[in-house]
Amino acid sequence: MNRHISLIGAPTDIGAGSRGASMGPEALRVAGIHHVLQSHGLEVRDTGNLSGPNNPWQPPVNGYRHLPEVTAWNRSLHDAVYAELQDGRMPIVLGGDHCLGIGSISAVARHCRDTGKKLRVLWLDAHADFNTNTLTPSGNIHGMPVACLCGFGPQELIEIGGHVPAISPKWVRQIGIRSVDEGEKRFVHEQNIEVFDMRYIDEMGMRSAMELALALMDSNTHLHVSFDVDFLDPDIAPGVGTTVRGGPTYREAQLCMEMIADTGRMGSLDVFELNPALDERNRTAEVAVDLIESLFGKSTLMRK
Ligand code: 5AB
Ligand code: MN
Ligand code: MN
Ligand code: MN
Repeated sequence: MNRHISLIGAPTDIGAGSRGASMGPEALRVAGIHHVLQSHGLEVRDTGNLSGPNNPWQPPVNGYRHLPEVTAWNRSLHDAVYAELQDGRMPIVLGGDHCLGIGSISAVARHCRDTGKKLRVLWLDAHADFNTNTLTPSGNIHGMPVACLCGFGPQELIEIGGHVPAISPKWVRQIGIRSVDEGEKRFVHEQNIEVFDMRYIDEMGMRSAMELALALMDSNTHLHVSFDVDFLDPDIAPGVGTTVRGGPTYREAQLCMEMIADTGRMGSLDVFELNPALDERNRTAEVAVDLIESLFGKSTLMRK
């Protein structure tokens, strides 16, 4: 695994349905993300925060809220993530709402095209984020990033990484899903996205879900992890805009992260949707940092 980490703050809630995810990067810093990673022998550079348009808090136009502003933020994030990858470093994006997955993952996909790597995207979320402007019940673009990356979305968003579509639905594995809108559900099936929903995790366990989600990767695979903090059960992670009960417990989430760490293939990471305005004494940020630590190989005992 790449031991050179670059933290990139993207302080915006431009694609979300509630305000506050813009404070996510600072909350993760306050929870000690830099120090925790360093304590595992990683070399960490905090590149600071990107800047972009303020949130004008307007209603949707054409089924999209804040499309010009979402585009500006994602262009700037794309450039920052791509630059770190080109520099041989592992970007960790501190969001920010999940619309930023478009900029982050389109940059990773571009890097994989440059270097001839295969891409696997692991989407940890309560939601499938596969809406379009006709399917969306809200117009909030944080519910659309996977669709946009697969080429279903407005021109200005789908072309950010220079290649349309940025990724194939075949490269995506979704874990923890438990809230999908009606039309979105049909579209997820139609596009054959591989989903390990909470029903699957209840019946088969997190271990089986992760074994399958991480199967068929080789030394030429770049694994991108997009961690929407609402993946976690609201009992342990109340500080998000769209809580959905019945998510992974602390232990299930730890196992998920540890199994990702065991592959040694993670090349980039997003931490999105943390909303400090809805948190309790930064407890959700602390859980997120704790889980990120496991992604980088913290485990209870030495393992062979
Ligand atoms: B998140 C909903 N499907 O489209 C919509 O938190 C929620 O990035 C989207 O996963 C949640 O508005 C987006 C109802
Ligand atoms: Mn979500
Ligand atoms: Mn999401
Ligand atoms: Mn959310």
